[in-house]
Amino acid sequence: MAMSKMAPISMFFLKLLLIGLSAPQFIAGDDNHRFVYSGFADASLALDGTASVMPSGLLELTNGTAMSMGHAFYPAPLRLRHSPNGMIQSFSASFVFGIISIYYDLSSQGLTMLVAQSKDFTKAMPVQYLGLVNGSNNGNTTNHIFAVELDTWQNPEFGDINNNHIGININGLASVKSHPAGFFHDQNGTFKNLTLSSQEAMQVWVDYDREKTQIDVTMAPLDMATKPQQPTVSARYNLSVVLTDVAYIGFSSSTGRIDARHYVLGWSFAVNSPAPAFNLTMLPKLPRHHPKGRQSWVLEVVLPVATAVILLSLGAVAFILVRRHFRYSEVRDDWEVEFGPHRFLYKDLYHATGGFEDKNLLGVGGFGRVYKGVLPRSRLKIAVKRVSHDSKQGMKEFIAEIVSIGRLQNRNLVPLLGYCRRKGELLLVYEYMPNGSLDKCLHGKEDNTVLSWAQRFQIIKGIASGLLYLHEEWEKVVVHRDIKASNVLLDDEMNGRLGDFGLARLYDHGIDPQTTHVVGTIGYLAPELARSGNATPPTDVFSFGMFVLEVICGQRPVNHQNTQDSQLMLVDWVIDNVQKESFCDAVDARLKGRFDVGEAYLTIKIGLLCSHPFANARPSMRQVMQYLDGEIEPPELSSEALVVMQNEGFEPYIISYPVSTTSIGTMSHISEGR
Ligand SMILES: *[C@@H]1O[C@H](CO)[C@@H](O)[C@H](O)[C@H]1NC(C)=O
Ligand SMILES: CC(=O)N[C@H]1CO[C@H](CO)[C@@H](O)[C@@H]1O
Repeated sequence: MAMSKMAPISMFFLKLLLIGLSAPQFIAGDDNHRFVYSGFADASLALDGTASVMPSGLLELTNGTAMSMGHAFYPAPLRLRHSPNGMIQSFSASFVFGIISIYYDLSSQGLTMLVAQSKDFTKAMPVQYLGLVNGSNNGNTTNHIFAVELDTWQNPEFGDINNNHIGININGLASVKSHPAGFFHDQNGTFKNLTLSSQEAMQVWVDYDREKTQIDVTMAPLDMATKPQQPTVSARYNLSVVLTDVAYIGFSSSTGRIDARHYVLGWSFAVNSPAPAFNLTMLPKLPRHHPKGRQSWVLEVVLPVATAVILLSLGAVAFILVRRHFRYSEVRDDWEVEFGPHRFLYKDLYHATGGFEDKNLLGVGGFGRVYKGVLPRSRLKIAVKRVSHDSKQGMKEFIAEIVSIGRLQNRNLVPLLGYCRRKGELLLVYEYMPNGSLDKCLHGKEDNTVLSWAQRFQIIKGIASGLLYLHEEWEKVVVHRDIKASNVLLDDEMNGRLGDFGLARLYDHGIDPQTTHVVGTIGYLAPELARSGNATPPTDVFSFGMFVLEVICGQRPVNHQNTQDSQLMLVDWVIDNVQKESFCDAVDARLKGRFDVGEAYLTIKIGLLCSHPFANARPSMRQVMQYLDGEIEPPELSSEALVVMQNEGFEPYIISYPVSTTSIGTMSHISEGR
């Protein structure tokens, strides 16, 4: 019987307990305005917009639809004022909320818990208006709204302090007071930030004290057992002038462009007493993740951009490396090992010449361009000649030749320092000659740099000595093949140095030269070379003779000063003067008669002897050297010989000279009007 008595009582309490879990639990007191929802499963809230109560009892204010809003109100009106002109009662509310955004670290917009004169918020706007007001009524005193906002977006137009704040609002969105979301520790008073959209449930307490007309808003993580003593944000505001006698309490929430869901897990309210506590174990759970949850807007937005930037950077680096590879790429064959010490890195030459910049261009020669440069490490001044070559054929012999010649130590040869090979290109590295080419000195525009007779004589002797060395004094016979003023360079003491061995071929003593191309420059080419194509020491001697006359007379071997069809041959003109016994007239007029007559006659004789159309009538370079040194008298120029030279004439030969066998450079000299 004790049991039968007990059972109904237990049932009563059980019912009470069950009701208490979801339905508002009314407790006797002032106007019955006191409720606790630990979940909303059986609550009859007034909902609109996107708001709905989920089966778990979770109140979902927004459901992820962009730019939407939802409201949920306690269905019954509150009577907060006892007499028409009385004060609004003190009240306390508490709620547990959670925001699940598609991103962990970015959300929009937020939610409010509000007290208003009506449940009708159809005229309110979503997004930044939080479903609370609209653009035209924001801030109006006729709104009669008190709200606490949890705002995840910074709207400067409303004076928002950041994108994660809690604020006390009257009639609109500009908060009376606001503070970054978080709480003050009870122990040391330090502030701990909370992220509204952290996907964690958090509790908020809203307390209005009518005596002090003070609003305190406090927040804390749900797992913190007690309400912090210090409110997160407080404001002095007399709600008696704001709220109507009869008012409704509820929530509003809105979304912006970001897919975010705003949830309320529990809610309690009381007039003139603290908000009742929740049954924490009964609170519904927040969804663990956003249904379409993505890690982070940082990952989603920044990562692709960063990835693109990284890929672009990698691409750029790869491009630079590839370009570098091609820019500095070289051709290197096994047989070149022995020439290693003479091999230059293209990279070094590239940097030495400033990337073969035009301002470092010294000149355009027969076979390529010549650039001035300074070697990076040694600071040695160099001249780099870029010669284009297409075939690998003969390259080994060619390299062997130039390297061998590079080893020639003669003060009348331009020192060849080494070479470099690239695809379709050979680079020859010479020591830099500060005073440039003799050609420029002789035929340069500026008349202030007229070479003196002594300098000219010294240059002639120097080139003769250099050529003698190539022909006879070295272990192999070297035929230069392209002796001319532009291939004679002047060192810092104005010594003539024979340059451009690009055309030279080596062959052993006594073996007939096997040549396939006629190379050289018109005007300096021996007649038999044009016929046979065989370059020999005598063909060099012929060129040397022309060169000597050029230096003495200051005129080019073939003069184009007149009209095209009356080319003036320098040799003819000199012979004319010799025959008229006025050889002094042949000497460069710019010297104004300041020259050694004996030396002038000697060199004119040598020039003419060397330019003899018959190869076997020319002296050897050793004989030329002996004439110049005064060891031997050169033979007199017989008038018969002079007549033969004139009769053999050069004009027919020049005209019949096959264009196809001349070098490009040679032709360019002609077209340049030399
Ligand atoms: C969100 O709520 C609105 C209004 O009730 C509804 O039309 C829409 O389908 C809902 N969207 C989702 C994703 O539940
Ligand atoms: C005529 C001429 O240019 N002479 C120069 C040759 O080079 C030396 C050294 O660079 C100069 O001092 C001369 O003036």
